[in-house]
Amino acid sequence: MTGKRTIDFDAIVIGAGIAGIYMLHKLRNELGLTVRAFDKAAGIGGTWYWNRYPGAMSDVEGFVYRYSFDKEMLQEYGWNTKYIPQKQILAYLQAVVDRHDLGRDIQLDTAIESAVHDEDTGTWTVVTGDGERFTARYLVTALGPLSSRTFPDIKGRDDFRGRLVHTGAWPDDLDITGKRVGVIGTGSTGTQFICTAAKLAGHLTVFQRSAQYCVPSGNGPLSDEHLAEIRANYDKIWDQARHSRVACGFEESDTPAMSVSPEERRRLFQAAWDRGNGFRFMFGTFSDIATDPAANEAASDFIKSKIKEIVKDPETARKLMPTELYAKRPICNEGYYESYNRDNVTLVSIKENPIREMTPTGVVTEDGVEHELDVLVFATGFEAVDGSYKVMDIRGRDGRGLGECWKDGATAYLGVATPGFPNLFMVLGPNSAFSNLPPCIETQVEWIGELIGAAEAGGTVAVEATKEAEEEWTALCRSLADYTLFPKVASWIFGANIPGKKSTVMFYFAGLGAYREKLREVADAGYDGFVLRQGSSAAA
Ligand code: FAD
Ligand code: NA7
Repeated sequence: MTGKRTIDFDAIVIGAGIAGIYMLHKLRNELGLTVRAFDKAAGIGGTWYWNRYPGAMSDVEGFVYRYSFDKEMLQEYGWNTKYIPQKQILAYLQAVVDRHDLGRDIQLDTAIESAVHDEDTGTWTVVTGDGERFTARYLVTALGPLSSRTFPDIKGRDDFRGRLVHTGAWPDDLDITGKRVGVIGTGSTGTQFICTAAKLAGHLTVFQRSAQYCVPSGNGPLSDEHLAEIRANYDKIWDQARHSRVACGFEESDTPAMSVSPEERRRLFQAAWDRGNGFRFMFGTFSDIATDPAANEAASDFIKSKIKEIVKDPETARKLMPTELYAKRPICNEGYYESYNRDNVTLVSIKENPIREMTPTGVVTEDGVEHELDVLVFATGFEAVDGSYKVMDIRGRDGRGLGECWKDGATAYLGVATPGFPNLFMVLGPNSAFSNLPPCIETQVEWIGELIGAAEAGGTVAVEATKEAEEEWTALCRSLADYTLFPKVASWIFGANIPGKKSTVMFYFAGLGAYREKLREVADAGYDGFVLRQGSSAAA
């Protein structure tokens, strides 16, 4: 890539998680571009670098929570449990990086603070926290949809003399064995943590805001025979996942819940409960749990009956009983409700008995009780999708800031590009498919790679989404979301976990299969909805 002006790289990638790693491979190893990826973390892996809390693991089964692009690696790299714990996912991602020799182009410990586009030269300039500047013709942001941590604002927080940690930045030197541990948050993360911490902590106090619907994960050893069967069928498995809705490696049901008898419904719920997995329970049993209130009620009643059956203390069972629709990202874990039968676990409903303040020694609730703690864990989640964009200064044409463009809610055409920001591509940007994420990431990386490849080959110097295309996509995503029950419950999926944040549609709910079809159509129509500017920019 020669140019009239010196630029540092053809492309810069920000983020070295599953998305950034594959983007670097695609652009450098397959398209032959010069690329550097940056991550503020001290290691690669993104989510799986940061989230090292006890019990951390993927809640999508391991055979589809990985890349599909390296077929040899699928056959050679083994694992031995149905779900993969954090340490092993991180080791797997490191193995991918090593195998494809990507490490030499990943600059770690480097936060990118700003990215500014210069229309005259057709380049992006990024500036690091240390003031280093780098330029490139393409900028790919792979900042992570769940990487900007949120912390509750509790009076006296800074006075606490014990350890205060967020699950998304778990320190390696923290061992909770035998300690008095408190946890705020009972989402996917909090419930995973609780299942493990209950067995380790001297005492575990759970501060629960909303009661959750949980189903068993069904985790267990993966036999050599099962692994061999998965490997023998990988082409079929990926083909099915890519054409499905949630891409979790099972066939989604097309049977409405109310079309079968109550006995048959219970039989199917029980079978899914015994088999395990949250997505399978919500999408594999019946076709309409996420869309039809009656179907949703049937599923929630089933889970509530399990809570009643499992939890021995009726008062604890009452507090654990969800009162909302079953319409958040489905949670699964290993023995969540059972954890509350242990003598060393206490449940505090902070809806009924809010946290008043923190003291040097613990947490005081409104009833005046001080819960003495050595460690308080925030499993309070993330500002999803645009959270990591907000802390950067990203400026496109005419110096316009992305924050300003997104002040009423983050938007992107197809989840990958937004008008006014030429040659900026996002992986898992706003309104990407709501699915198991690695197959969605691969879809986007491959599509962005194809687009950049076509631009390189065809003398296109700037690729930019049109406002109309983005508006149409956003409206479609809104109407798809409104067809489901998900917007009726407050969760991170619509930004409801951030006080004061306007409810925004942030995912495409028609599934990965439909999403891929749309991407194919757009590409086949010569990148419909994008303006491709031909010519020579100063840098190209
Ligand atoms: P990330 O892995 O989040 O990587 C983004 C990287 O960008 C981070 O390393 C971050 O440090 C870096 N970064 C951000 N901003 C900057 C900046 N300004 N400068 C430099 N670097 C920056 N998804 C599923 O589909 N299934 C699951 O089972 C599942 N389990 C999960 C469990 C947990 C505990 C969490 C938190 C998330 C889980 N997810 C799951 C979602 C998960 O985030 C995705 O599956 C996937 O790992 C996202 O990869 P990514 O590369 O897009 O983002
Ligand atoms: P989630 O799903 O957003 O869960 C966060 C939890 O923390 C949830 O139970 C919240 O209660 C609770 N929370 C958040 N803020 C507060 C405050 N201020 N006070 C008390 N409780 C609070 O995040 P996760 O990390 O569990 O999961 C996010 C995704 O990452 C997940 O889907 C996986 O893909 C991994 P609430 O339920 O909102 O009442």
